[in-house]
Amino acid sequence: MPRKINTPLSKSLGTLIRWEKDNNAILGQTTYGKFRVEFYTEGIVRISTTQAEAFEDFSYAVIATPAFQPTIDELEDVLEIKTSKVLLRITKKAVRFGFYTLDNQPINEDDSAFGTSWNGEQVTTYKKLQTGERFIGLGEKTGPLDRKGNGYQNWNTDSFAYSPGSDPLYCSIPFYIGVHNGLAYGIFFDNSHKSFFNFGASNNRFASFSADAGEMNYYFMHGSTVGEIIQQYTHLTGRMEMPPLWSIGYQQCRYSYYPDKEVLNLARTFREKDIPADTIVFDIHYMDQYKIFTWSKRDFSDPKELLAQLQQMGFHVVVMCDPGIKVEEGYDTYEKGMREDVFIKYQDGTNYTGQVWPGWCHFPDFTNPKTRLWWQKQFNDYVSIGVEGFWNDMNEIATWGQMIPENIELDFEGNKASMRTGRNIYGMQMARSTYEAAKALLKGKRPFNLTRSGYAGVQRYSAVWTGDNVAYDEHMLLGVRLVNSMGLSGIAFAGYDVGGFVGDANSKLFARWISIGALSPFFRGHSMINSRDSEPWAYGEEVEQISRNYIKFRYQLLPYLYSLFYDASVTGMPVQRSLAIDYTHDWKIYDGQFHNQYLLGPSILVAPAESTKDFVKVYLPEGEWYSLYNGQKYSGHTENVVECPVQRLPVFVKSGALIPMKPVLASTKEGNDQLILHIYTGKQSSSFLFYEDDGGTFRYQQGEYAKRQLEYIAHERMLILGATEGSYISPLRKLKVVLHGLEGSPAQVDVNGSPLALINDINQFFMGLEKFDPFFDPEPAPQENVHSFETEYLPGQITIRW
Ligand code: NBV
Repeated sequence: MPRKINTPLSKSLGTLIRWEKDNNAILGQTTYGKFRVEFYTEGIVRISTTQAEAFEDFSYAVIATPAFQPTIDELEDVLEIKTSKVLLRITKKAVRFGFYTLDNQPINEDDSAFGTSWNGEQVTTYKKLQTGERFIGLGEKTGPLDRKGNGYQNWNTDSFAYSPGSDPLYCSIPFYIGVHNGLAYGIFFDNSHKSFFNFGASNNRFASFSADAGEMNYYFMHGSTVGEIIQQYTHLTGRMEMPPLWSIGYQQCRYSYYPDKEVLNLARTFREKDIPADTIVFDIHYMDQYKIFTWSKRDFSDPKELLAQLQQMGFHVVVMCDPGIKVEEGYDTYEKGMREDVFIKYQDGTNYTGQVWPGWCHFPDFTNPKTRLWWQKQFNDYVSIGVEGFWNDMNEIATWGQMIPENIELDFEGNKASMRTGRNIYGMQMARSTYEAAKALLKGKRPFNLTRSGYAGVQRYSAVWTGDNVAYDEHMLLGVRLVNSMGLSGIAFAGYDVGGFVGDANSKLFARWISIGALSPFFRGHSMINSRDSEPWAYGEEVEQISRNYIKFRYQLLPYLYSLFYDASVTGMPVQRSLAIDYTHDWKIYDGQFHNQYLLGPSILVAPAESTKDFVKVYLPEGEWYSLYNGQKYSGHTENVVECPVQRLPVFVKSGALIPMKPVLASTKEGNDQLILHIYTGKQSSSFLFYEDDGGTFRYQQGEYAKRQLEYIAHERMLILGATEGSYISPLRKLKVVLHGLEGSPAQVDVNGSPLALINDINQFFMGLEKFDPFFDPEPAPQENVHSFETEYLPGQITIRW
């Protein structure tokens, strides 16, 4: 019987008809389509499959090119390609792709029946579920760390007040990491259409990824660690540039601070209350009727003067940037935009009009180089008065009705594409336009750029925050997981609204949130219009004290943090690290009880706990750990019930940790010449790359930095500060070394051959956190095994023995 309906059934690639080698690529023709295999490195393989005449060769995400010549072995039923990292097998009878270790263990294999299939325009690749397989990553996605059993959709969405189960949110990063049998691999599905990931949801057979249209175009990568896979993924999609140092200090925001007097008052209060901060963020009320590039005459009559005063107090300014340009004769930006024809359009050539804050608006086509240049010109007015930071909001695109028509067309660098292809990348292209504009205009100074919406590769242009979160405990922990997940997916500079955007936090919740935020990459307090005041001092004296304490702690940690950002810019390694990065095959870390835990850098383990809890169970993975608060030692592979009163966020330091710090400052602007290097002695040797530069220009890209390897050699009781590399002259002159966990109280150390007295220094227990708060019970007495000494900071090698 012939079928009487027109909907197609799923159909897979079919069998191999012929294949050839074309430069570095392997091209194959099958019964129902064709494929192309390319090696970007020995560990990164791109597989493209299509039913169209030609392969698509356009990506906003990928900046790498294929760079490895594979050799192919043709056997009777299979093509085999072996590199030093991976073995790829392509079966001929039904064309399926399988990746194996060199000793033939399966890493990732197509489902033997489905492989890559088309269901109408929708294209899907089905991968066999491996025993015990877990799935992590996928960027800004709610849900557990281990995504097994769950399904997700990528379709950038303005998700006001989302819940811990909402999907999709604002950002699409179609990249995940699979873990099983001691192995790990990554898959990046570079297709910007609406896409779906199924990690064994509603089935026990496969994990799959599919898109509503376009090509099956994915990159498989394999490395021995998750860190290596993140490095491979960011080799493909790029890494962040160094952020300006001030942007990793504390940023204060609300929707919105106005008028100018209130802003000045806010800035002054930080200084008067001795709470460090670097940035004041201006939300939409600075504008005249929400029109971007204008200032409200009533509330901000002299923005230049205001910014000068803020600058004098050591503050930087970030301004809100919305993509909606009000349709209004006489509004300069609108008129110029019309003249230069920069807006997104329907097929008949009329500009799309949608409603958002300012009323009916047109929206710039950021996928058009001409529009990006026009956008740049608009930013002159901000930059000329001293704005150095930009905040890209509503770029999903959010409009009233939340249903951007899908027949709108985008330029796509001259390739033309509809919103079906373009929606998921619009936000990233806005962030890119803003970053490029700011960079061009700031003439050598680093801009700070923040975006809500994004796609894979957005890390090259912007930090990302998790949008409109809500003020309750579960949401606070969700934010931590979102940042952990973004870190696994290439976005090292991420954060959440501390205190919760929607709704009112209570004192305990705010205190807990700001302590966790102080140990996250992007640290900003923010809250919604008509919500209660939410500055560090708005919740009473106790919370003010806790906030000051943790913000000061962050400022002391800046040398460590800044070095982590450098690492992110070079390797893609996130600042906030899910435990899945370093302890991938320890199944405990995926347990829902522990999956919010993370490491700040390699050595500081943070165990976020609800504000309502007095005790929390913490899992300490392999190694030895010290409590930050009393130096108590814990062995690894243990579950520990620890106290978590609101003034003490559970934090542990890994044995072997090397943590460069500095004395506390009011803002990053204040200079200082002392490095305080904490070392947590123990059985484990370790190393840490300590990095400095001028904190604000791009000269580091020409070698103007000072970096040195710090090395702890456990069995020799020795610490080496390697010779400094680079042409930046460090302002450091004094070195204080703090040795934690020293047994037997030695009286002296040997510094470059000369003896120096070692003092017992229990003041250093808390690494600069306030030790005894008048409001709280005293801590359990620290063990007396912290010692320190001071010496000269020299750029050449310093060898210390004890
Ligand atoms: O510009 C106002 C807000 C902003 O404060 C928030 O952080 C963004 O996520 N913006 C959304 C627009 C409207 C929110 C209701």
